[in-house]
Amino acid sequence: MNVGQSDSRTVGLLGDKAYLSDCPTVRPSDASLQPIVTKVEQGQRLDRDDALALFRSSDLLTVGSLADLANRRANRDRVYFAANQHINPTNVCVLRNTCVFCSFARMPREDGAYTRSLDEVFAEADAARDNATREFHIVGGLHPKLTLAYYLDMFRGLKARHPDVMIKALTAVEVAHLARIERQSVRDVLLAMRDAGVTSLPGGGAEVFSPAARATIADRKLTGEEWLAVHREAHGLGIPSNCTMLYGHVETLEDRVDHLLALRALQDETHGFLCYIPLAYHPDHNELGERLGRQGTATTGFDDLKNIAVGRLVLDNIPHVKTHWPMVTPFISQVALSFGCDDLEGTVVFERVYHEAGAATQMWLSYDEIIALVRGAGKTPVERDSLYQPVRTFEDWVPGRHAVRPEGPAPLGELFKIEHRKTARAARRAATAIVDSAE
Ligand code: V47
Repeated sequence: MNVGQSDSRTVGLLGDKAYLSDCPTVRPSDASLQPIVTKVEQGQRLDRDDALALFRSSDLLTVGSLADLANRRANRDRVYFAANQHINPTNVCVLRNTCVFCSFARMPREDGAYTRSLDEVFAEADAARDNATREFHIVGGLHPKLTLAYYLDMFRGLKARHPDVMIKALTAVEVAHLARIERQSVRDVLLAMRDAGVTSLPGGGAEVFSPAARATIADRKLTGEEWLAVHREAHGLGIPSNCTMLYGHVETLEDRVDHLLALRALQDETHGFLCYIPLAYHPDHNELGERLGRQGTATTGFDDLKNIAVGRLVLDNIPHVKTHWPMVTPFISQVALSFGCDDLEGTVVFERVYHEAGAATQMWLSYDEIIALVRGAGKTPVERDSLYQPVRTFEDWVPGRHAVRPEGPAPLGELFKIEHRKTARAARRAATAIVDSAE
């Protein structure tokens, strides 16, 4: 059976009739949005033209109000977050030179390249021992030599050391890469991961499915169809997953809409997506940013909120929409909670991918900070696990009475350092050699 088919978590956003009849009427400043307002208020599905009209409109408040309505129908005023720790076992990646938007990847002998031994991964995770961590979020580069056994031993070892922590691990791109170098099927790799303790897949690697945009920003990466196929396979095995879209680079509004519609179509089929996360492109220390002549934040607050809201409205069958505060700042994330978002990501202890690309946000948030942020938006914080099962609520929480960072002191030392790339661009010939050696 596919995940979600008998699962109350995936209640459709159109389902709460009582709430539908209560909702106030939204009055758009942009009159062309009126037919969409009527559709959303009546709980009807939006089509491609509707989604394009939402992206094209500058009436952000109407789009946001509609998304807020859709979100409240599904999630009321709850805002979820996880006590999570990011672990990135390697930044060596065969796509170092062709995923030109990424600042995290390195060539094997490039400055800053690293590959953790299992003991180092366990030591990093031990920063979580005796603390509140509920999820390890594990992603990294496509290393040409690291085997499936390395990852399976890692998952088993983490599970043995931290039995209560769920493992959300390996993007579809990493899964397909392991299948290729091990000459196994994607299904067998996923089965082995599940047996070793992986609970869910993160949503990375989707970027934007448009072949034209992909050819520019992520040539040689899994195609959109292949990315969807890995998630379809995972859902069929009872492994739920998240999904993402990277926006703010070379994609068109049509590319965004078609990406969302492809995610919605797969969700209609499998019900396996838990959450959608729009990811704001960061241009520092990568070749694309250099080529586009951009530095600092590439997206605007307007676009960040628009992407959240349109995602919420189009993806009427995905239960949760997450704002990733390390990318868009806690300030925008707090506002996003009134634009269709019901998930704030989490404590996110030690995030590397966006900080390598210029994100200037904190390396984690404390419970106090998260709870203040959610309550400040008039919402109710709920700590969750990877599967959106509530872990606890905070009615009796008094700010200031808890450690600044509940996981304990900030992690220090060699394992917790960010060293930016010396050059955004790698030597093209050397990159080809890596790819060839991996094939
Ligand atoms: O696939 C890489 C993105 C993703 C840059 O599933 C960049 O809960 C912006 O998917 N600017 C990986 N984005 C991270 C990811 C994720 C994050 C948080 C939560 C979850 C989840 C998943 O990061 C990549 C890519 O789309 N990325 N480089 C950059 N320069």
